[in-house]
Amino acid sequence: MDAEPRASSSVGAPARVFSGIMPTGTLHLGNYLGAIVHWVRLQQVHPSLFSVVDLHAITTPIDPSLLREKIREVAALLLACGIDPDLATVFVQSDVPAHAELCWILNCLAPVGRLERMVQFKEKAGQQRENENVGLFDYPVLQAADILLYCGQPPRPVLVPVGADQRQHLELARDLARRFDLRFGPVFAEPIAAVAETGARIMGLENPLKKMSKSGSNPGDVIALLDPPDAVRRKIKRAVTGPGREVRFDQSQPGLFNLLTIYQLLSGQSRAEIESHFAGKGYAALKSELAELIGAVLTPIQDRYHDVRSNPDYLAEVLTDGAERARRESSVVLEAAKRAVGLG
Ligand code: AQP
Repeated sequence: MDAEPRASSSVGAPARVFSGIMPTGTLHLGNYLGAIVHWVRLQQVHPSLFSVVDLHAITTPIDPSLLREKIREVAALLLACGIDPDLATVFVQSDVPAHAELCWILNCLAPVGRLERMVQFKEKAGQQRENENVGLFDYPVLQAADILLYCGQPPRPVLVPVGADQRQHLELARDLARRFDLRFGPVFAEPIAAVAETGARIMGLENPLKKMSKSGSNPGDVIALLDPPDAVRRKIKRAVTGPGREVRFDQSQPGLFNLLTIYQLLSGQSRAEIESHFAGKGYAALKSELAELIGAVLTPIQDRYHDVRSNPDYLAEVLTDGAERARRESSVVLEAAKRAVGLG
């Protein structure tokens, strides 16, 4: 994998690595390549926490029994992808009340105008902004709380490996940390976004101008981590490439570029090696080899996923233990924040 996530500023060792993932659907190749593969690597190097952010998931309508199932599915998939509970803390956000509590404190510093400019809110709310729920509007402040809770005391920056779509939210988290510290003294440190140079925005297969997304309306745009090999083959076959025949990393052909980016990340080969491998072969060969490559990566993940799901006690134990650790680590920072503002 040549796509190390790059921190937006350089500092010493981070306090911790933190990142979250919403249980709003089945995880896909974008979540995997943009975020999870980096988490798997970073957990070896830094103390890390990865959260299934279910409080974020209820900002859009979701059936309660489906949400309950998706929380377990996402947690099991994280383990199947290589998140190791002996190295990292894996927990469900709503098991740690400090997230909602710190969110409220930060709400009292967050400018409404700033939240109104958040691209993800504008996209998700669409034309119905006046009728949208406050939770969706407030989503980035909860995300700031998720991150800042793990800066430790005395505070040190939290490293946050995310896809490119989260950059703007990370800027808000940095801003809220600054505002808080200026007003109340040094409780937080500005977190650092780590966004990979390649793969931070995997695009839809049939609509390569939109990012691959769990909640998108077209299943043909998305390779789910639980897709069987024949579904992967079918979706890759139908993927948009564009005119021409030459297999080249050409930004003016976003569909082809996206397929080649996925190939590059999964194969670990350089762009030059890939172009020379496919010289004179055409798009059909690329699609066929890419589908096989994706299948080869997904099959062991799916096998491990089914193992984890067949042992619900194990999964429950991992999440209970993770929640205890997260409660312990976050309480230090929450107490410092409450003391600083004059609460408690
Ligand atoms: N297409 C993508 N390419 C690269 N990275 C991506 N991520 C999401 N989509 C892509 C990254 O995956 C992590 C977890 O994302 P999330 O579940 O918290 O929510 P999201 O960013 O809103 O992802 P989705 O799939 O589009 O979910 P829905 O449809 O529910 O909103 C994040 O680090 C994200 O950047």
